[in-house]
Amino acid sequence: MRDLLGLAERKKSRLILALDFVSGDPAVFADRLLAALEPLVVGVKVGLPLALRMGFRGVCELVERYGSGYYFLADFKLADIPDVVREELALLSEAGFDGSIVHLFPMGLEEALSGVRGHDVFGLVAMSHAGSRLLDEHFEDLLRYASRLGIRGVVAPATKPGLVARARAFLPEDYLILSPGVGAQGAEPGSALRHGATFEIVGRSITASEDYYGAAERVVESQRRVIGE
Ligand code: FNU
Repeated sequence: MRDLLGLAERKKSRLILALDFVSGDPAVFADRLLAALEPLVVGVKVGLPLALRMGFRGVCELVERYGSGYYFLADFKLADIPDVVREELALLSEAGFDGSIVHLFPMGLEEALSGVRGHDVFGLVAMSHAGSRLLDEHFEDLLRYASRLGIRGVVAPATKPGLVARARAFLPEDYLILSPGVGAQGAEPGSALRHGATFEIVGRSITASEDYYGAAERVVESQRRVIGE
């Protein structure tokens, strides 16, 4: 399993790239981005839209080809009965992913999550879009649950910086906070880090840009101003 914080230190970056939307052939598109962005991007978050376009075998090939330079995170937002979640995590780990994002609202996941070896679990405690009322109303509950689970960290929205700050204040120190919502959804690069996030997840503002290297560079430069590097 790749060392997420080690890679972040080495690259002086807190950028996780979200791959969902592609233009043209998905394998060619992903290949072009990952070949170019390795100096700037720490992790690659594979979303279901990409997996559906490429096919799961294509995703596995990508993980294999670029595994030495990136931490690979599966964002399939798992939400099922514990036995099924356990199997999903085992298969994603076997496919080469270093970590997965899971929904915590099904609860009862203690055994399913503790049984996974060598694969990080990140629990969702709130979502970045405006309408996520039901989940956000249970933010404190989900945080408490996440902190009891002994997982690697949580996903908390950069678009709601108050929640990121509350997550940081509440969670054990070694929990990582991954924050989506930077760029296309409106949060400024570096803003979630300032509120206590460990990484910022950025998708379309980089992947849809003609100058994706420049776009990623601007994100990382903003982040470096916050983390002092
Ligand atoms: P971009 N994502 C999100 N909000 O946006 N996993 C959440 O609350 C959440 C996520 C993911 O907007 C989303 O699936 F829990 O193009 C997408 O892959 O920068 C990415 O973060 C944001 O992409």
